[in-house]
Amino acid sequence: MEKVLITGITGQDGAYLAKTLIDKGYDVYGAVRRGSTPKKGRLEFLNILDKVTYVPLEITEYSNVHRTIANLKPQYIYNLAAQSFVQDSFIHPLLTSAINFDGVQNILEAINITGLDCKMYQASTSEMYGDVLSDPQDENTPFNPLSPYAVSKCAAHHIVRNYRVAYGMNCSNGILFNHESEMRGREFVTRKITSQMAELSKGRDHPIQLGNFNSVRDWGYAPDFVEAMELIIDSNEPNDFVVATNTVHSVREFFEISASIAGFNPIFEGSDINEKCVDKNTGKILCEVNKEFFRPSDVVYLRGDYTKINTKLGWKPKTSFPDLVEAMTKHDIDAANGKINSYGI
Ligand code: NAP
Ligand code: F7E
Repeated sequence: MEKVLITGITGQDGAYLAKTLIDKGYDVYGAVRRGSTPKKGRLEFLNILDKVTYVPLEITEYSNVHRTIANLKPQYIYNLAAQSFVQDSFIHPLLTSAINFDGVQNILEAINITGLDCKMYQASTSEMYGDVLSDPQDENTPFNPLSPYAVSKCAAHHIVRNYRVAYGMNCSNGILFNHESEMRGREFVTRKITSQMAELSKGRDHPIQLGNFNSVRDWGYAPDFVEAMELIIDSNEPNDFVVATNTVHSVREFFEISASIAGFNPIFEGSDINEKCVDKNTGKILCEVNKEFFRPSDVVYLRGDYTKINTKLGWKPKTSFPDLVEAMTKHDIDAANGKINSYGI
């Protein structure tokens, strides 16, 4: 059986990727950093808790990374570990850089020094395009990052390319646009909306507090996107690929659809900081703007062109935006009503 090491296996993408690879017969090793509270809820939710072999890994610790790779000798390494919350990167810029850049270099160095023959996948991101310089964004669009998170990911992206060119290493970047799911962290705007929408539908009276309603994203479904990761690492030559849906929607649109699915009749009133969404039937305020959720600099528009991965590797997104919002909202409502277990984080 081929050995796969997944860093960030306790996160949204790591869990879905692990499930996909286990189902295909790979021997999956999951890198987990110790914490004081349980963090394998997503793996439990997907019924793969005991199908993964866990290895302790703090990605910022070179000796730990080196020993793990040298002992395990995996054929594939997916590096999904990151400080992935853009807003937090303004509070922890140095930590973000240590995890998102130094951590990647630790993996590349360990592969290079041990001489291991393995393929490596790096989780690059649409955030690198920042204040976009062309539309839609593809593999040739210049980066113009707007956060410490995006800068750290740009550096990581370039160092992966450099090890490929300099040492002939088989390492690829997947430039993934936003992808969401029922297992998305609740701090990200989509899951923040659907998890709190479920509470509103159960009678909660205080509105959801959001930042910029006008932000536009190219939102896809995480299980579709992890399939692209596998195609990228398996492709004959290492390369960089955009993974996206080429459709765009605002935070406001996401909210409206989610509120309608929850049984509300949402209308937006007011403007700028005074904008709010009200349920037309009852007058209940569903959400309002709170400046606390504005970022010092924010990416307000992203749209990805996935032509290259479609043409070369045959990937395309399967899940539409309305279906994504519906799946996430229904999941959280069912969980709030005790009909299903959510993943517990
Ligand atoms: P996530 O849910 O936040 O998961 C991040 C994972 O990284 C967690 O397993 C976390 O472990 C681990 N991690 C963080 N710091 C670490 C460290 N110092 N050492 C070892 N592990 C560490 O993120 P995600 O949404 O699954 O995203 C996966 C990757 O894709 C990330 O690199 C992200 O930046 C990138 N990405 C995501 C998107 C998206 O829309 N989801 C789009 C483009 C790129 P703990 O459980 O211990 O915290
Ligand atoms: O914000 C706006 C916010 O935090 C999306 C990560 O997976 O995708 C993710 O990063 C937009 C931003 O995701 C709130 O200002 C409004 O413009 O859900 P988000 P993100 O920053 O796009 C990329 C591709 C990654 O690589 C990252 O790892 O929504 N927004 N109001 C809000 N955002 C949040 N979180 N909370 C709000 O209340």
